[in-house]
Amino acid sequence: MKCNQCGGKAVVQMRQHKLALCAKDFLQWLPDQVERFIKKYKMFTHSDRVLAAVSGGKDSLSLWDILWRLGYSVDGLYIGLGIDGGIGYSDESRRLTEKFANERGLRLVVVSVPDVYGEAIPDMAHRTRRGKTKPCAVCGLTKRHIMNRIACEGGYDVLVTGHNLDDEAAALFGNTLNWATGHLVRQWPVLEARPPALARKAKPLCRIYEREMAAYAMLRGIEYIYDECPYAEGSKSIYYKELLNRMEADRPGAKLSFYVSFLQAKENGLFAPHADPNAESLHACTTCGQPTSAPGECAFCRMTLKVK
Ligand code: Q46
Ligand code: ZN
Repeated sequence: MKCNQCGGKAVVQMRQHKLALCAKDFLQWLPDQVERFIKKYKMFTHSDRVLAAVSGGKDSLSLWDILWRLGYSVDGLYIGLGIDGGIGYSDESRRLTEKFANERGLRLVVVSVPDVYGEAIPDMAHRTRRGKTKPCAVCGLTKRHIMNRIACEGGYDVLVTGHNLDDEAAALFGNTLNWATGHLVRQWPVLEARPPALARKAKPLCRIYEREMAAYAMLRGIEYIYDECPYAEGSKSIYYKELLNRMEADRPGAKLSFYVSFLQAKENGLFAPHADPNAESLHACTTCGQPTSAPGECAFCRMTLKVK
């Protein structure tokens, strides 16, 4: 198999793009693609200050690496969840994230949930009704709260996450199965900031296959935490990803076409303007000042108060 660009030995074959590339050309091609989508969806510019949420996994660390290589001004945010799962999950992911930042001289903000809020995520979930079976609802709420707080307090122009095409296609699949219109209306590569203090968010990898991200991390020699969070096992999103992978195996490009056609349908007015939740205004939480849909305290403050 030959590289379609230089004729050398190809190491990555992407049937979905009818493209095979050698390591050198792939490591140039992927950031070029990411840059193309950042511009296409008007995510941010080179004069913006970017905050990348990094978990220690391949997608977020590779995203940080790509944005850094592309010359963006980008700091990292690592949230320590206090999850062990018998594999020292949080400790190891923090170690690898700090190592990554130190090697490149990049600024990393670390927020440890047990240190700041007095309890690890599984304990917090255990003590509130929200985490009867899995701590994911508590975890998601906590991560969103901290990401938004750090992005706003730090004066960042945009918060970016490492969601890749497989993540976005799986979310779209789940939302479509349930006709979750609220989620479908919001699903987009970039979400504008909203008053009071809801940070702008973007997903620069939304059109990049997970497999391409794994190849990038490997070829760049990025050391990342290979294990998923122990609580991810058996999740619906993993099930949807498996289903989509079966379709992809029979029809290369199926995942990409599912997601991109959705984006195009939205651009063509699939949703009526009145379905846009941006129309409804947000309130400032009376305790922490962060945005909340109903007046009073936000869900995060209510949850942490319950814990206290
Ligand atoms: S929500 Fe659930 Fe994830 Fe939190 S507890 Fe782990 S699996 S990390 S994206
Ligand atoms: Zn609050």
